[in-house]
Amino acid sequence: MKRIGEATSIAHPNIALAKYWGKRAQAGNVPAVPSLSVTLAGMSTTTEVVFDEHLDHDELVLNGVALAASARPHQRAVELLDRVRASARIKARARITSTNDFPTASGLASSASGFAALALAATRAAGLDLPPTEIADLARRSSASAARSVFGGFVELDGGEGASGEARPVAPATALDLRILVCVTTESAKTTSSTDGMALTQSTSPYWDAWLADAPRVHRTMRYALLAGDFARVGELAEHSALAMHACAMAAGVVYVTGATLAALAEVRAMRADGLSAFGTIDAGPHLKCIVRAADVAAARTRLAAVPGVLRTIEAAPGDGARLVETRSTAPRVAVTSEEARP
Ligand code: 2P0
Repeated sequence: MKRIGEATSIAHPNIALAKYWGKRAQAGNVPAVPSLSVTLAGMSTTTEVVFDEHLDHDELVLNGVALAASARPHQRAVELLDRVRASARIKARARITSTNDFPTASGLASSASGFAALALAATRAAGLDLPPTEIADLARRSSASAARSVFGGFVELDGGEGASGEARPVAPATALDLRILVCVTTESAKTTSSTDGMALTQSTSPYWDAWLADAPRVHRTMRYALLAGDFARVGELAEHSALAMHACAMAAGVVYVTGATLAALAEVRAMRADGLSAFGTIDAGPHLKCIVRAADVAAARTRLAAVPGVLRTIEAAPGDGARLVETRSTAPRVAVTSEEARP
């Protein structure tokens, strides 16, 4: 075996407070609207990448299972590796071993932490030493939300006409004393992928133009509220963003919510009527995520656990960005400029 470089990284999932939904027409997987997320602590993807000259094809072991080359996650990983090989000017194939310590159907996107961890580990294993913005650019091309998981705390991802698709940190994890309670409503994986749901929304929703007009305003207003430490305003805008995204998608026949999702949202609104600062958000799946202050977690958790259809709740706090845990490379370190790094 001739290993030319290896690296291991850890990344965490993130939840968008101001949602991304839809892509610009041009190449590069640039979102149609800007988004703002919080990277979570606790749940992690750990990914090891080994470039080995004796391999004749790329291998991916995901959660202990070796995937077939025809499997979509395998193809997406190879596409990322091809970009890294082009930048590093190497030809060796790689073995990727990636493990999530949270279940796939937990309502937290494993593609975000997965591609952030893969972009970081693959570049280092290939001998590249790229700044986080370039790691995020590489991750975004595979899965747009993954660009946000490269950074910790509160992170924005550029989107819309003329946007570069750049991800950047906006505020540290300590900026708001916020917790996310994920209300898990099913143990099954979703039926419509985000990519497919977005494409259908974009091509057929009668509310697409309204979403394009509203989302940048919500993102901008939320950014101000976050920097001002205004928890309630961030929460209100987050709930609005999720409902606007889902209204637009639903009008295209893309329905991710179930009765349990709406029952949990109704409970969040009932909490608010009772004076608790609680807000709901929903991603491309049926799990309601409740945004609360750290001090209100116990009260909110008790109420949400009692909602029919909520199987369990998972608590998450703001956390760190992607980081290396181990790296060894015999490939020559390639200093790469920003332009060269773009495949
Ligand atoms: C978000 N979501 O901003 C939005 C809200 C889900 C709902 O980003 O096609 O897996 O790989 O770029 O990043 C999920 O979409 O989609 C997502 P692709 P991704 O978090």
